[in-house]
Amino acid sequence: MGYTLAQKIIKNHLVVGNMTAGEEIGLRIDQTLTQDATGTMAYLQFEAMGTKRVKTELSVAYIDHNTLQAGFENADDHRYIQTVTKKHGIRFSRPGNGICHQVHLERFAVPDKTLIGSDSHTPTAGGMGMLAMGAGGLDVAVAMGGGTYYITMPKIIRINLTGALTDFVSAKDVILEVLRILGVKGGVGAVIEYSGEGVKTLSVPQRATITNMGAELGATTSIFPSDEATRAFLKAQGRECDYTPLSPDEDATYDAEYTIDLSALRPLAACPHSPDNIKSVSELSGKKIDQICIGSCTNSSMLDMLTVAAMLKGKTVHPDVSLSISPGSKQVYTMLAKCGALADLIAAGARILECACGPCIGMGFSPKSAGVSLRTFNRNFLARSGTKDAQVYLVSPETAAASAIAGVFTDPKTLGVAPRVEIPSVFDINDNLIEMPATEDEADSVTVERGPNIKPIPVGKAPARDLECKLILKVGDNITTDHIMPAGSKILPFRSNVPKLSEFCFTVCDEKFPERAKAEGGGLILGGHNYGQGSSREHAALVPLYLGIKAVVAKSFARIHVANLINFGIVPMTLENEDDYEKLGEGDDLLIEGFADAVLGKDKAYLTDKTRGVSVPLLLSLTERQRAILSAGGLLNYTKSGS
Ligand code: MIC
Ligand code: SF4
Repeated sequence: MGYTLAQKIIKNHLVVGNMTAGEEIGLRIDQTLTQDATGTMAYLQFEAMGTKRVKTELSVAYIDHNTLQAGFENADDHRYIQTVTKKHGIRFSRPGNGICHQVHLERFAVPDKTLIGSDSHTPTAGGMGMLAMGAGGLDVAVAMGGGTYYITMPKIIRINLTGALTDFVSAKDVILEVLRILGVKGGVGAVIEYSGEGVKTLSVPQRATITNMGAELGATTSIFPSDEATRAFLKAQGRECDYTPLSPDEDATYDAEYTIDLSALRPLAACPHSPDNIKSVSELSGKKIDQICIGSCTNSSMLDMLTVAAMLKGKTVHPDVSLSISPGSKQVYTMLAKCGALADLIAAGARILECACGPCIGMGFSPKSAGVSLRTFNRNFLARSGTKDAQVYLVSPETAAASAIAGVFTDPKTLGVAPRVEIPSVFDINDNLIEMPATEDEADSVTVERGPNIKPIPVGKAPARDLECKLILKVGDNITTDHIMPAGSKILPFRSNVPKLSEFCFTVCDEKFPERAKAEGGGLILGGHNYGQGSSREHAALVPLYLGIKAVVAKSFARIHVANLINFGIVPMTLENEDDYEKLGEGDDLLIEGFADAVLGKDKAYLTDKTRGVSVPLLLSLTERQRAILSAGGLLNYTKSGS
């Protein structure tokens, strides 16, 4: 039987397990990346493991998230990351060099290799035929030390692309269509592989837009073949030597298949507050807009920027609209300046931001109260923009540019013929903002600088024999890590200060949660389906751990978050009968008898709600390795105990 793209890469990197979907496998990791908002924790954990030098082929640390330096915290964290990476053999991408995923695609991604990153949009490099996955910082730290990365062997979903995109329809509309079909949990446990004649019509940056936002499907990752378009992009980046062809075997089999005719696609928008709440732009046409943001790791490539510049050239942004543009990288920014497109954007009234995540993670540019904001980003979760009652829509750069001029939702197709924009055949190459690490001989003389904002990481404890606690919080389906541990310019500076961060935990859902959790000494959280979807931030496990959360019971979990919970010793369990969710109430007194024994070796435990006098069965779907980690109180304890 033949292999699919992902199966081929997995086969070549398999160190533990069998390639049977649903079973745990361990992979050798070739490359890692971190960003600053998750990087401080990842490097603190790397240091705690005592490894002197990274063992990967390439590890890069990017500074792109926490770039609004309203106090000393972010700048201190940047310096910590700069010095710790220098000491341990990791390249450092300085602030100003761009968004991790965009820069990695341009300068480092290699087909047929594995990459994990402490950011959920690491699958962007899947546009280059790489098996690229988001992971918690601790898992990235382990991989940097040469350790195995564990995932569940995924199912494979094939998306067959036919035809070619028409004027003003873009790669963003492709992934919005996939989200319309599959939904935010439709990719859980799966890799999404793109194939078919339509693939050839898409350049690497277009493919990367699609694999980037595949994170919103809950997928393990998304991947395109490596073909002549890949070679052309690598050549244009001066890296043709990194090219390897990669295609699925003819007789490969898939768990599910869908076909999308690119020629029939129309501009789409994800409506508030979920990336799978899809409508066509024409349905929304005429709706008033207050703000537009163009950029983020989804849509900040040279191709995207040139398209927007061509559409705005000689026009003025509507007076009621504030337009921000953040180019994805220094390479893009420089080239825009050199070719004059930047001048067209500035002249049209765009507010040009630095090449960083910026408004995507609420680092400035929050919309006005109840404002309507169109963004070319990948997430529109409640309050993520920094304005709780804002209405955020996710659209393509083409829809954003057309609407910026009109001041209302505008289907760009109504504009007629699109300007001809080509991806450059040669990119401007200058890696002067990538600092090389110290050599092994020099490493000892590098001093790691730690600012006062860096506080110790909480460490988990072995589970109690019987768990007796309160149901401290009951939440619904699709709870994101932005609900659990919100981000934004006011909170992000405390990413290395868990005690301070804890003041904001779950406040999007319940203002009083941190206070209550502290008063009760923690407890158990009850969630619905897809609990923990979204980002890879392990703070969504670390902070609940700090607040005394011992277990989370849900109908189902998102992949990266459940791995983070286990890494920090919080026990994830699912309801055997989903209807039992209704039988349990917030504030109730709970008991799980034989909790530690269940974690160690049982598939089932019983949760007694003492307040209501009911008992419900819970499932513990854990591997031996996960049970050992949880029984040790988390991965750090487990590793230290020499396992
Ligand atoms: C995001 O897009 O949500 C982030 C911010 O990039 C996160 C990482 C983080 O929370 O630091 C992600 O996607 O993993
Ligand atoms: Fe940055 Fe936004 Fe991409 Fe996350 S999704 S890496 S915040 S640009």
